[in-house]
Amino acid sequence: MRLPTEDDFPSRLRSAAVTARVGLWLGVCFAVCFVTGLVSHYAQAPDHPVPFPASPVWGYRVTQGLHVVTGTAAVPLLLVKLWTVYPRLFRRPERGWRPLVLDLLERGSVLILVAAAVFQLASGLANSAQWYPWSFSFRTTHYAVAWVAIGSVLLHVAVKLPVIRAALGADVDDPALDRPAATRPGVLTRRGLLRTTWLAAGVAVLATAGSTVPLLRRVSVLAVRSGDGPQDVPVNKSASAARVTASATSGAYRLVVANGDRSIELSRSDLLAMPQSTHDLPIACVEGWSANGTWTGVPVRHLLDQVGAPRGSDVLVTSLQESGPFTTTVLHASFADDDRTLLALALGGEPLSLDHGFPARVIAPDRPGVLQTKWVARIEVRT
Ligand SMILES: Nc1nc2c(c(=O)[nH]1)N[C@H]1C(S)=C(S)[C@@H](COP(=O)(O)O)O[C@H]1N2
Ligand SMILES: [Mo]
Repeated sequence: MRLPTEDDFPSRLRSAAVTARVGLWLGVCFAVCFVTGLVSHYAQAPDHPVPFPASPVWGYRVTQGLHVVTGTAAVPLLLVKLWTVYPRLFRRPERGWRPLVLDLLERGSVLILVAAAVFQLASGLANSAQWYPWSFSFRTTHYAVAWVAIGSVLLHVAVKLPVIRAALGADVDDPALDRPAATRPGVLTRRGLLRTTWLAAGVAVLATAGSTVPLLRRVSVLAVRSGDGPQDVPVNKSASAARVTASATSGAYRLVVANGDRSIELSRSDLLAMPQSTHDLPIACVEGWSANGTWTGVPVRHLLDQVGAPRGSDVLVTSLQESGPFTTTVLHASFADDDRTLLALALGGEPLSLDHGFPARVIAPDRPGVLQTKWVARIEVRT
């Protein structure tokens, strides 16, 4: 079998004029994804040298929504971009050592770029579909590869800048930058291909954005979870999946609040007898869906006052759930001291349902859903 050469790909559509235009939007998506990803990673870090802001309450909902939406839009953009440049894989380097080395370097950097980009989009998509076909830690790996991806994007843009500028400065039908063999008209015009690409990206956005934007719910086929679930809020992990049904419904349930060797135990009725606050706060899952709820419960700060915990204390929250990555979470002082941060006992004016964290769950403003611990057993000052 003979390897194809560049000349075996005669379509006019595979042109730098198309690549650069799709690449521009792909770059925008990657940039937004990267920055919002950094925000999310920081929000989930165990230590916050600079406090994560508790306002606006919808901040994380917006940044994480953007993260998932731009990541999804990048999928069709990346596919079209790869399709337009694919023939270049089969080009023959010029003779001589220098061109060969340069050629290998370029291929190597593009290989890293493509591998990192595909990994980021595929792992992110799988994660938002709650499918975890890997054994590594998603967050650490997705974060590490993000740096590889953004670094190789920057390098790639720098290397290609002359071509990008020439392509974007000329008409999309201008053949000046085309490979000599790329002369055959495609099934679509270049403008037609670009319009189809924008449409595909738009459909990808609509299909996922519905999990964040209520008006779009009806058109969102990929957003299955939004609006389902008791009390009009989706459920991420049910009580039975977390194996807490018995302990959460037991009459022996007591919340422990501790500060060093000072601690108190409170039943759900003790908690209900304390001063209650009500706040509208969203649950914003890192996987992209989010939903607003009206939560009522005891301000966490009030509980900490009962054991003499000073302001500025970071707090450890432990769930009744015995295994899984979210059984213990850190509630940083910037949240613990905010009077909107609740140990919620009710949602939408009704007692919290078992799946939303009965008897009591944490809900704080502007925070990743993954840290809004359900079925809380213990709140203690972190030392
Ligand atoms: N104990 C415990 N708390 C948890 C989880 C969990 O698996 N176990 N999942 C978290 C995640 S990922 C999200 S998005 C929210 C969802 O809350 P909800 O199911 O009430 O909507 O709960 C968080 N609290
Ligand atoms: Mo989540």
